[in-house]
Amino acid sequence: MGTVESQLATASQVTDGFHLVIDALKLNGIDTIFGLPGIPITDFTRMAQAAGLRVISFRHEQNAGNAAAIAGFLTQKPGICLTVSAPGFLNGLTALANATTNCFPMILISGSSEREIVDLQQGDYEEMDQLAIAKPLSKAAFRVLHAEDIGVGVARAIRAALSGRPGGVYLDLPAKLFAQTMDAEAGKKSLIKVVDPAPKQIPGADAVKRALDLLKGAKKPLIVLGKGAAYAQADAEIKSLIEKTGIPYLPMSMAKGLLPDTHEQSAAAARSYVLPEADVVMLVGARLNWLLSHGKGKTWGGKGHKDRGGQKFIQIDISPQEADSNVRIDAPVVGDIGSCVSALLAGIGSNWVKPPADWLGAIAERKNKNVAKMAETLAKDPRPMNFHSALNVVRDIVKANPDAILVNEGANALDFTRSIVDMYKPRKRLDVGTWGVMGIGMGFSVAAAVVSGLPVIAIEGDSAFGFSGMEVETLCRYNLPVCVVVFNNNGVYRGTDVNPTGGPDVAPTVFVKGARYDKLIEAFGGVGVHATTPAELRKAMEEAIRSRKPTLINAVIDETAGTESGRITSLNPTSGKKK
Ligand code: ADP
Ligand code: TZD
Repeated sequence: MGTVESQLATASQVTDGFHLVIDALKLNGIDTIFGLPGIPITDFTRMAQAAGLRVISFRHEQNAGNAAAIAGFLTQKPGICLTVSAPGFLNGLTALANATTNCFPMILISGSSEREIVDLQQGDYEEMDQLAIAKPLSKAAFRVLHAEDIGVGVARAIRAALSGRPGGVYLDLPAKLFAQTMDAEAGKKSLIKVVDPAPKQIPGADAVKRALDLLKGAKKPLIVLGKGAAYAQADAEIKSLIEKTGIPYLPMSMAKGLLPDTHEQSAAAARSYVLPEADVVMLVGARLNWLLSHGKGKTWGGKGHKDRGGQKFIQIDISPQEADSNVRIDAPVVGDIGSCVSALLAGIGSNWVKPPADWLGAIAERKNKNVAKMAETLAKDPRPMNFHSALNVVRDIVKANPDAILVNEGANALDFTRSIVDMYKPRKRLDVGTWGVMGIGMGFSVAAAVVSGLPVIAIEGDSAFGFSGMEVETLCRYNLPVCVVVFNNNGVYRGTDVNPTGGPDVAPTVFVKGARYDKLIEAFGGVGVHATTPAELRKAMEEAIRSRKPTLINAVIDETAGTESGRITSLNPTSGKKK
């Protein structure tokens, strides 16, 4: 076996852990990895790129993890995040936990140190029992020790991420695994192409009938669409259900655009009227968590904060455990949204009686009043620019570019954008989700641009932007069509707090005044724009969309304009102690 030819022949008959993982991912239609190289996965990233996978490298693992999570949400394929051991793993873990919380399918693949040394706690390089730590924060967690088990490990991770309620999965790959070799043919045979990774779950006929009976008897019905409905990609069925029944609907934040926000049945502009007034509410892929005031309290017409308003609830969800989590669900419909909505549509038939005209009329009246009030506010042109006058521009830009994906984080920057900027198509609005987490901005933007090829607009509070701001280099490196707009009001919520002691430190919520975030992206060859008026903002955003160049606009916002915690001020604890 001395010749080059015979060495090649032998090499081609042998495969290794590196290649088996890559082959297993490719076999299952995974085409992109979001990650950050280092021991023990540097060579893996090189080999993955050489094998034709798109490998998107980040500056911090949390952003790679957020990218993977939202790629999962957008594509219904698990987004892959790849990290190094202990600290890299921990950096990625926040995103994994956030993905699980939001029901986004992703797989965090992390290299890890030598099991023998980790388990005896002998102090290996980046030693950590990662599997144990990931378990409570993920939907499932697996470790592969032998090359011949890689196929099973990857298959289990994919099934766990996608089936039932989607979530974050951890896959632990110790350094030694990558180097293990085995016969190439046997290796190939050991891989599994997962068949039907997200099986349909058909709802029971009795559950569907129960729901329809309740809906038929309603005088003031309401449908709430959540991000589960957006994820499900049952857009045509959902539109059909809304339009055939004529029932008014409320989109949760990431369900905006499932039907255009300008749809006449949207009750979004009359939210505080419809929630307490409705008599039957049908939740479609939305949980009755804090974002819906747990289905009780004043928001729902209850007298005290724990009192129910008397609505009856129908809940369509893939998780059989979700019903009754906060209040009684009178008609749970368990199954995937596509199947559930189709079953409801079949039961509805062609002679469904639309909701009473007085209910629809009352909603329309509130809605028109609120829309007119908002139009008045948006038409103002104050100096300095405030959230409203800046968002009036963003609203126009999104209307003119309905395919663009809008990423949004911050407090006021989030709440005002959600209520002012209409969305026109499904899965175009990506935001802080169930946790209200800051830091998703650049990770989501990178992934949205990479998986869709469409322009991305990121509306960022100046504090929110700081959590992932270094990834503007990533935007430039991959030349992504992302327009970041930093709403710069000099601090967290606003920039006006003062240090009560009169000491030299500024208040905890205040940043450097007049910061020039636009200069950051210029360091990497992107386009930076400093905008102090709506006209300047408009020009810069139009140019960014037209040119598709990575752009950061520093939009100067009145530092007095924000409110503490945006719209969730009431969640701040206030001490019972008398001052
Ligand atoms: P929102 O924050 O928009 O109100 P949530 O994240 O609270 O939405 O709720 C999403 C719900 O959608 C979860 O309970 C989840 O189980 C459910 N879900 C996710 N995907 C599907 C699907 N394909 N079919 C049915 N339900 C789904
Ligand atoms: N850390 C993390 C990971 N998530 C959080 N949600 C917070 C801290 C607390 N927080 C909010 O809930 S909003 C926010 C923080 C720090 C930033 C608000 O300031 P901003 O937006 O500049 O981003 P506005 O428009 O000035 O309100």
